[in-house]
Amino acid sequence: MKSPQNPKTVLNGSHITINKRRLLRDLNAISRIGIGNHGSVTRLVFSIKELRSRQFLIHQMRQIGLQIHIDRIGNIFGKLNSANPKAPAVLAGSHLDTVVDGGKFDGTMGVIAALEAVRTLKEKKVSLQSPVEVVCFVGEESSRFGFSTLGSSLVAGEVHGGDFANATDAHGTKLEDILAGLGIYRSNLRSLRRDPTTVKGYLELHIEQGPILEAIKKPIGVVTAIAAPTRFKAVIIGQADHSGTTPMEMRKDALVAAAELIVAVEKIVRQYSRMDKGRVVGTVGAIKIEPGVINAVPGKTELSVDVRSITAAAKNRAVRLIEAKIHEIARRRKTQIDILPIRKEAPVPLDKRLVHLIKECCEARNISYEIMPSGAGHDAMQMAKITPAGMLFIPSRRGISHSPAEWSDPEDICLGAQLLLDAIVRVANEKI
Ligand code: HGY
Ligand code: MN
Ligand code: MN
Repeated sequence: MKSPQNPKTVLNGSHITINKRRLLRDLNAISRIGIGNHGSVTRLVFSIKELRSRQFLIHQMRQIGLQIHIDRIGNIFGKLNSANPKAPAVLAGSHLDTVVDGGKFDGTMGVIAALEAVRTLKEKKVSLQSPVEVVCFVGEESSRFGFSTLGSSLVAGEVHGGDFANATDAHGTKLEDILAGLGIYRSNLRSLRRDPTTVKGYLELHIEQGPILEAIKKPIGVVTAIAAPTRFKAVIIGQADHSGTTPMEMRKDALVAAAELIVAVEKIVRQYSRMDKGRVVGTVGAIKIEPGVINAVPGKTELSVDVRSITAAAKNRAVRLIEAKIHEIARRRKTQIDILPIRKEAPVPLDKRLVHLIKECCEARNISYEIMPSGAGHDAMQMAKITPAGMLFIPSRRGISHSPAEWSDPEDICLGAQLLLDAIVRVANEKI
């Protein structure tokens, strides 16, 4: 293998330039998988479309000549060896699954940018001290089963026994049954954990999915911490009844109780939504209604609740108040309300050395950046539990994401990918 060019320039990678056209070509190509109305993309985890997007990535990795490893749940690792193939690897990537009617960039952009970075390193025969792996994690989105960062949680060893107990999709398919089909059971969850000594660091490029970078006109965000969710289902059992003959005072209407709870979640969370109060956000994003017909009083509803914050204390306070409200509504409306926990996670600080390193990569190119937290969850929050993890953001137009209107400008995408490459080279060649 050729000795590295001038170590200084190789160290910060500033002269190793990605192929922008190829990057955008691949992003366009993969974005057609799962395309729907109004340019939306739907690739729910373990769906045919999502599997096809993973096939696309594997094909690209083969073309580049990466050493491909696919673990039991389907996480994909494409390795570019270095002068020391046994050295701990620098991982870079994100996810390819999407929400329903989502955008083209959430997750996907980070995987394709990592692919382009590694392809560039291979093409230019850049000799690095550590191997580099492009990684695609399965099931980052909670959209199908309510459980997020599935693949990266398994790699980080962050999934235990009954964690999937309440993880079912809209059709009643249980996540545990799908995993059993892949040979993954409660008894062998730890077998998917990656030995942390084989990883030197993890880098993820992602769209901001918020309005800050666009508002302050900065092309790059350097992420310091990731907000974490507490998610649960509230199952409200009332009494299904005839909508014509049942007097109002005799009803146990599960949907009216749900409506009260939905408004209460917003009201409680707003008490903690200011930055100085913890920037808590709360959403009831899905509801199931039974029997769900016009002439029957709803007897049962199921709400999916998602509460997040950068500060655990504020989030936990808000969740406690929501739970107290749930019990108060149940008592007053003589309905039964069961809380089915899905996940309770603590906010995750990212590695200060990587925050500093990514900042320096921006400064080396005179790029203005913003140091900021992430309100959205990411695979980096799991990888941070086993290795130094760093993230960089590019702007989202009007801050929109999880929508067909999700958009990031090609020049921002290319700049983000270039900085990801610069950071990969530095993490690979420096003592972290
Ligand atoms: O839901 C989220 O925070 C992310 O988009 N997966
Ligand atoms: Mn998302
Ligand atoms: Mn994402």
